[in-house]
Amino acid sequence: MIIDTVCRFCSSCCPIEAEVEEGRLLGARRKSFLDPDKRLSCAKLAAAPEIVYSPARLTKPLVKKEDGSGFRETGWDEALERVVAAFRHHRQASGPQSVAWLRGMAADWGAPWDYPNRLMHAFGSPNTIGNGSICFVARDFAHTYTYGSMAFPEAKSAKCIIVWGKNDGNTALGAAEGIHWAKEHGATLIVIDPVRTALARTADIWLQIKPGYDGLLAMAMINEIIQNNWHDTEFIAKYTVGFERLREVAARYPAERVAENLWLTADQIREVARLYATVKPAAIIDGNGLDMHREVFDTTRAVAMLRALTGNLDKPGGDVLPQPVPARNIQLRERLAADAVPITCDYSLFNTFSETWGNQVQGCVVDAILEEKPYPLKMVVVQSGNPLVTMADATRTHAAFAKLETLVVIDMFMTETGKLADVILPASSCFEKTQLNRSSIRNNPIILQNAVIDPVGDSWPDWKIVFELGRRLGYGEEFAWQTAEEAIDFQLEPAGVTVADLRANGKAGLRLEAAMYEKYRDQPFKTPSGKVEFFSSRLAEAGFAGVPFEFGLGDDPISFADQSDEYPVLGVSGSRDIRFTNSQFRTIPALLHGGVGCVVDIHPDDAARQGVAEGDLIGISTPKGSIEMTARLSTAVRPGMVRLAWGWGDFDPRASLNRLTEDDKRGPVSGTSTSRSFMCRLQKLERASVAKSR
Ligand SMILES: Nc1nc2c(c(=O)[nH]1)N[C@H]1C(S)=C(S)[C@@H](COP(=O)(O)OP(=O)(O)OC[C@H]3O[C@@H](n4cnc5c(=O)[nH]c(N)nc54)[C@H](O)[C@@H]3O)O[C@H]1N2
Ligand SMILES: Nc1nc2c(c(=O)[nH]1)N[C@H]1C(S)=C(S)[C@@H](COP(=O)(O)OP(=O)(O)OC[C@H]3O[C@@H](n4cnc5c(=O)[nH]c(N)nc54)[C@H](O)[C@@H]3O)O[C@H]1N2
Ligand code: SF4
Ligand SMILES: [Mo]
Repeated sequence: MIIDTVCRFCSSCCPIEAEVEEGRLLGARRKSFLDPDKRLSCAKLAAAPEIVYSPARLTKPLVKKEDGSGFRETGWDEALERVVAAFRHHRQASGPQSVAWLRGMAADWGAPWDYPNRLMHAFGSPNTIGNGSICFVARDFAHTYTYGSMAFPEAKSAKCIIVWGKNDGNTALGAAEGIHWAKEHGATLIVIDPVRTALARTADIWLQIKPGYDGLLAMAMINEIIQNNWHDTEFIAKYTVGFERLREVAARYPAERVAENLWLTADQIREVARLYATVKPAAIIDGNGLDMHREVFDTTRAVAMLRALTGNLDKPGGDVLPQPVPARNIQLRERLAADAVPITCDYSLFNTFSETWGNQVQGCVVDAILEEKPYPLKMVVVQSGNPLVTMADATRTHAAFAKLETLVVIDMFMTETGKLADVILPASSCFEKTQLNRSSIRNNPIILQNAVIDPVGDSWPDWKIVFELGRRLGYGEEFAWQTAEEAIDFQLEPAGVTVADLRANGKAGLRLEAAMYEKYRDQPFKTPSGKVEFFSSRLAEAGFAGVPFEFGLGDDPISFADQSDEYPVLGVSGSRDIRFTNSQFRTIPALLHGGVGCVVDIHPDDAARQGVAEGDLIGISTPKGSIEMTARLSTAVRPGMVRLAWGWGDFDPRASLNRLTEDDKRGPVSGTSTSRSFMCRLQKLERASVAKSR
């Protein structure tokens, strides 16, 4: 039997067909506009049965043994009662705000993000925290402050595409197919990436930018476009504010002045500005290469402004503003006491830029535990995240989570974070639960993520865990739903859509409205001025740059740049492998043994100078700590720079990249710290390489 659903093994949310016989998942295939033989295939999806039925899955709730020597299995009743008792204890002893709920990337940002928010708000804690300050929410925030919501590139029908810090061939296959299609049909492809990725190799122009300097490139392009009168004067006059101020600020970043500092030439910058502004329609795909740098907010704003400046906003083949589904906000934020202050209170614009994103500066969790600022946290529930491996400055993060009085982890697998937990609740995989996913709530069409098999072992879907906790905490009315379907129907009522409708339309999902373009002609942009804001008075009033980079770039974007005498090599945390998602899936043999292991990419010239050969074990250090990885010689990086494999911390803590990164300095608006680019030092280790097992 073939069942339509959505894959959530990574954040791409690919629509897929799952093949199920007698209640068992046999395999799954991505759906696509391309003919089956042209589709990109995903190693994780191909391994779906191995992941779902992995012997490493957590299938029973676990509680820490009284003597601290590991865990013992238990039933849901005892596990949930322990969690409920801890919630009550900490509320009584320290107030409800002393309990936080930390969400990672997995399990989706749609309804599964709304549910814990609802629970925590009913409980009285403002501290449901996501990890969006380093993932794409900081960019969403920047788009939203520029033109009201995050624009979606329509690369497939673009004639010019800029891929800016994104590597869709490894991270978002649907988007990659769109790029390939457009290129085959004559589009010009520009890739801006410090690393020569597979996509960069096929690009018409590849800008090997210095990491973290993208904002200055965007400002130089803005300047170039305005100087040459390539901007869309009619759109600017009617639909934007602050053009003159943007012109003035951009003029401080002429191509010839900034180029060298960006590792580029002025001619390269001019050429890319010309192509983007004159070949229409043009789309910009911005990605996680911009995130994970302190400057992400202003960088992304500057990039967003390019779209508006050239009139590519909300046009077919340009970057299109979403048509969100009218869903009910079920977060119950109104229940919080008026004076409830979240631990992320230093980032109030970020906390409030959208109705549902809430608090996304996860570093504040660590501050609140260790420094008790703005007040102490005593208990954290970690759901679908692995902060000990994925958060910057892993040593400090470890100290924080070890200090907690109560740690609860909801996960499918044992992780470094889980090892510290008092209670672990086993979650079902995306194939075992029905969900309303992010893309469905934030844009239409709506495509349902369907449970295609029953939960494996005694795992529970995330929704069921949250609802049951809610009921046991006394919020029976708020969590009266007994099924995911009931909750989804309630949330989608304003749209007039039910789960039954979605299932009936399984194949293509359900589109509520035909795609509409140039919506700004009839409705204002969702900004305070109703226009695209090249200058934001909201930001200026709060003391931030009204125009991006108005006050300069600030500190060097690269961590530890001030210590480059001792740490002379530029390290880029990168390389997301199609086989893995962040810290996940290294327990799956089919994925682990299928390709490259945990490697540091070193340019052959550097390797020759340092006597390093392919396969040598290399120690990599920063002022924060040291790790070990196996050398791979590669011209994807330039001399003086290395690229480090990411996400291996559960597999081998000695390779845990975030032992090298810092969370000491954060961007003032989005709270983002730089965990992407840092100065480091390499040393060949004389021990035998463990490359084979990695
Ligand atoms: N297979 C797989 N898929 C995934 C994930 C995964 O781990 N594995 N993770 C999911 C998640 S959580 C996310 S957020 C997305 C991320 O997916 P992407 O947005 O594609 O992010 P990355 O692949 O991390 O980085 C994209 C590119 O940015 C480049 N880059 C690094 N620093 C800079 C810089 O300073 N400037 C510029 N211009 N480029 C830079 C990198 O070299 C890389 O080629 O992928 C999702 N999908
Ligand atoms: N140095 C460095 N640091 C980074 C990054 C980087 O590129 N370099 N990337 C950053 C980015 S963009 C992100 S998004 C974060 C990711 O940070 P995390 O979200 O912490 O990373 P994951 O490894 O994806 O952890 C997800 C956990 O959820 C579990 N899980 C999977 N599916 C489900 C489910 O359905 N329910 C539940 N309850 N659990 C589930 C997995 O087993 C895994 O343990 O890391 C960030 N940190
Ligand atoms: S890229 Fe692969 S893992 Fe990610 S959602 Fe699509 S099929 Fe699933
Ligand atoms: Mo992410």
